[in-house]
Order: sequence, then structure tokens, then C-alpha cells
Amino acid sequence: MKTISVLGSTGSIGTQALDIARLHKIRIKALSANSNVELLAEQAREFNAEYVCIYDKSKYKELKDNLSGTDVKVLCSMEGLCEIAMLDGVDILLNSVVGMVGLKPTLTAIDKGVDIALANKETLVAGGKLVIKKAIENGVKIFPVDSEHSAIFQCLQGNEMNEINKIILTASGGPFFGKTKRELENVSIEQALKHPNWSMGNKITIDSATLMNKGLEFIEAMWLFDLKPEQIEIVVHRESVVHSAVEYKDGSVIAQMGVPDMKLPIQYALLYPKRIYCNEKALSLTDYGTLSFSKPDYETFDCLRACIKAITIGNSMPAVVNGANEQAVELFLHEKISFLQIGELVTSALESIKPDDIKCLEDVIKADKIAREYVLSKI
Ligand code: MN3
Repeated sequence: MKTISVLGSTGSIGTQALDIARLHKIRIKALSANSNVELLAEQAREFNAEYVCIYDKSKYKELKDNLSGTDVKVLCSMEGLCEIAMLDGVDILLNSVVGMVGLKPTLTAIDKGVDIALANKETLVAGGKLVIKKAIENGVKIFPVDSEHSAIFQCLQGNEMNEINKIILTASGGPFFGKTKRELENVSIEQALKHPNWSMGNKITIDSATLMNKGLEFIEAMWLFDLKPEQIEIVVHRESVVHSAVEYKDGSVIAQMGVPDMKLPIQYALLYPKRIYCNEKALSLTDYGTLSFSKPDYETFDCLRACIKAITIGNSMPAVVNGANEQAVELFLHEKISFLQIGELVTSALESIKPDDIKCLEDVIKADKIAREYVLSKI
């Protein structure tokens, strides 16, 4: 059986990954959380983890006290995450932290030659060029955890990459599908946090409401599958049953379907290429009856447009839109800006900040910082 480490183990993806570890007796080497000491300590005890890391340094002592009397080694901050990323005897590192924080641990694991199950999409958006180049050099596999990218990965099995016409990236459309900008002027945090199909963390749920999430996934897909922008079609599919599809040169379109549940893509990434029992939820197509598909609304959802433009420009621009968005979402969640301002700030960051070369991690961090400062200076 495999041994894994999980960065972000107390979040939505992390806890579901541990459900899978429990079900299939996957060994856990190390776990990390941002600040949830209670749950992290409980997980460390249950899974006999050798290492834990709390990213928020101020919680270090609390975690250390909680685990006193156990053999668990307690780490903290970015150094701790990177120490976990380079541990020996780990088959897969599941990176499910939220945001740019995930980039350095990902690069560290790749340097060490550890395969990665990647749920941290901001990593690939901001640092895709570095991550993919390094992964190829080191022969490291990156297994996508995002449901759409897992679907594409599944549809590619047994086929050749050079026989692809395009991929069809499906989008649920989020809670504000069909709305005009005018109707979104007074959206509350509660309304934006209510997703029709998926239950997820706060950052990604807001990103789904603005469709920034789909823009990030567009960029993520380009890096993961070595595609050009014109090879990706975004299709709104309200039911989230078709998780994405691949169109081949002979005209055949292969789609992956299932109930909207993250357990399957997480398990596929961790146990690839095995297909074994995952959960009791089964897809009943006749319960759905009809599935719908439509074009995205780029006018209302300007974040989506900004992401596609950013990756078309290339260089530091994906890191810029990602950084601007992370900052704007944080401001929205603290009631400092309105819902529509998220898209406005991301767009104006894209239009105002000049692209820079990305040669190393520091370049990515710099682009991210410039974008965040830009957003803060505008409010
Ligand atoms: Mn997704």
C-alpha cells in the first residue's frame, strides 16, 4: 500500500483524502494545516503521522502541547511545509493548500523527486512554467485532483496527446449563472458562498461565483496537458455531471461523468491507475433526465476573460491575475469591497501591470506581491 503526505489536511480536499486513506489503508507520513490545531492533532493521532506542520507560527506551541507525549514531530511555517515536501519514503505528496503558499512546497517535492497529487491550482497558474519544466527534468508525475482536470486525465488514458483536437472544460456557472452585472451589484458574502453543486472552502467558492475559478482552471489545463489557449473550450454545464471531455482528431469526444463529488478525483490521483470502490454515491442518468450545455457569459464574468487574456500574454501575467484575485477575494470576505469589484480589480491589475519574465520562484513571488499591492492601493 502507498504512503502519502497531505498538505492542507484539515480543508475540504484534505479531509476527504483522509477518508480515502482510512477506507483503503493508505499510510500517512505527514500532515499540515493552516491554523486548525484541534483537527490536525486529532488526524495525526488517528493516522499515526510521523510529522505535522502548522503554517500559522503563532499556533506552534498549542500544537506542540496538544501532541506532547506522542512521537509526532511538530513543525511550523513555510520551512515546515518544505521539510514535509522532501521527506523520504513518500509515494505521493497531496498538495491541497489554498493559494500561492503551495508553490514552494510543490517545487521542493519536485526537486526531491516525489510525485504530486495537485489540488493547489494557484501553484500551476502562477508558477506553471517553473513547475512543469522542473517536473519533466526530474521525471516527477503530477496527478490532477481538480475534478475537471482529473476528468481530462481520465479521458486521455490509452490515447495519444498528439491526436487531440481540443478539450472541453465544463463549468457549473456558479450561483450567479444567467445574472447580469446590474443584478450582481448588491451580492452578499452569504449569497456568493452558496454553490449549487459543490461544497468547498471559502476561497474557491467565491472564485466559482466570479468564474475566476474557471479562468484559473483554463490556465491549469494549459500547463498540465501542454495545450494552446485555442485548444480549450469552456462550456457551461449546470448539472456538473460531465466533468470535462476531450475531442480527438477523428471527431470522437470522450467525456468523464459522475456525481459531483471530489472523492473520486482525489482517489484516482492517489491510487492511479487503480479503479476500486470509492463511495456509495452512484450516477443515475435517468434521475437527471436532461443535461444542459451553453456558452459562458464573458461580459458579466470579467475574471474569466482576464485569465484567458493573462495566459495569452504569458510571462508573469497569470501570477498577476492570480495574486490580484487572492487579495480581492480576501477583501470581499472581510466586507471591504463589493462582489463586482473583484472582477474590476483583477481586470485593472491585468491592464496596468507590465509583464515580467519568470525565471525562478522569486520572480513569481514578486509578480504576486506587485499584484496584491496594486489591489490594496486601489481601495
Ligand atoms: Mn474544478
